[in-house]
Amino acid sequence: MRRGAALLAVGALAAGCAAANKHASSSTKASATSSSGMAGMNMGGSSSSGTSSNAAKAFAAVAGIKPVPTQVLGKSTWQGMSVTAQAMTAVPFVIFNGTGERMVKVPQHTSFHLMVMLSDAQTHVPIPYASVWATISKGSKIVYDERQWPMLSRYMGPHYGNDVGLPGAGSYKLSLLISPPVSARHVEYQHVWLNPHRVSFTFNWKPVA
Ligand SMILES: [Cu+2]
Repeated sequence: MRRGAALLAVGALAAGCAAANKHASSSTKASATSSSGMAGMNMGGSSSSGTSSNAAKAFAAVAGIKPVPTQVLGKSTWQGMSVTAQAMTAVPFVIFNGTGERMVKVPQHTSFHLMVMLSDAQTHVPIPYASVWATISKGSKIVYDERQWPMLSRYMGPHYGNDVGLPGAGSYKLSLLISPPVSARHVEYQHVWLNPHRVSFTFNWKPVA
């Protein structure tokens, strides 16, 4: 009888993780300790992304995906818009085109899920309706050059992202081309973000062992 109850509890844990429930922090912790790959993870230093990394961790623990500690690749400000690029565990996502949904699985040799967050630097409210193109180079060689999907997430809100594969450890340059939000705007945003803007960051990448 007690054994049955324990099994039930484990089932509930797994369900909580699969749903990536924000309130399932205790179950997230429990499944993290049961996964051997999590022991060496350093989750420190990624303050603002705690919830998203917890979600990724929960998902990874369930799907057997190797978790990647959330890493800030760069931060910058453009006319009161804060631009933050982050790497987190690559996850499958769905693309809805208005009539149908298409599941995008994590390709082999994927290093991380790139997340570009655009938000108001003062209020931190996310800014949708822009577009972001990411180019990553190593030395003079371009190793990644793709449009980022406009994405929705319970944890991050509207952001721009895609899964990224890098050819190994090293120093990389990430260049983001941000095109202005195309939308109606309240007047406080009347005179900002009217032309494409490029920001570049240098970051170090080390694959998870
Ligand atoms: Cu995303």
